[in-house]
Amino acid sequence: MRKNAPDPAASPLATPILTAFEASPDRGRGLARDMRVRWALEEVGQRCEVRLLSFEAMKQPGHKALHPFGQIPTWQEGELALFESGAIALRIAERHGGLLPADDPGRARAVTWLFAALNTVEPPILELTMAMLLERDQPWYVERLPMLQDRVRGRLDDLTRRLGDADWLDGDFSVGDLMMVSVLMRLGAASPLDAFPALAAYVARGQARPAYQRAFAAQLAVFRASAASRSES
Ligand SMILES: N[C@@H](CCC(=O)N[C@@H](CS)C(=O)NCC(=O)O)C(=O)O
Repeated sequence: MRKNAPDPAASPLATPILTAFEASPDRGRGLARDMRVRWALEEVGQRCEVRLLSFEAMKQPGHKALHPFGQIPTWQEGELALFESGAIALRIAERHGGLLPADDPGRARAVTWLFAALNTVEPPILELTMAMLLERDQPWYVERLPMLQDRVRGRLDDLTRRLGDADWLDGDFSVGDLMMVSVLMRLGAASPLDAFPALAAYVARGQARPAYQRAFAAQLAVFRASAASRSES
């Protein structure tokens, strides 16, 4: 088979299956990583079936066969099973028009931004937000916090400089922007983007996209339904 030939296992007729939290701990704020996949799908006008999982179900062997680390999201397309939100978003972007430029260098740069979001910007943001969420009671928390905040600030400074006064990171909106906006959103209330107005505007531009709005509404509906069913029982 040619290296880039479509995978015959991934039948275009099979409706892909995405897994998501049955009751997202973010209470429907769109921070769970299925949101990135939902957004990518909305951008390219594709649908999927969403399977909701409890934390317990995520750790069972059945789900771990799909996701070795027992997490969401996973993605099934016929016989093909993927995990990692970046890999899934890239798969969607590669198979459908709208999230990658037509020219090869442009595509490579968009993929670079996808990796930059996940490998360079998300880790310090995660470290900071996790510390603020889970480590407040630790004796070293107050000492460690400024270091974590500095690391995030450094990334945001550099990203601000690179974005300049452009709308998106490299030409038109791409899967790289989708992922960067998704990652920046994770700062949330823990460390608002007030000191970075250009990035706040960038995130707002992403969130104003109709595809984002539809994806956000869909994941919020899941959370609301699960909250309602819990309050009934
Ligand atoms: N690098 C992975 C991270 C996946 C991840 O952390 N998923 C979270 C939800 S956003 C999860 O399943 N958390 C539950 C757990 O780890 O037990 C990706 O981007 O897909």
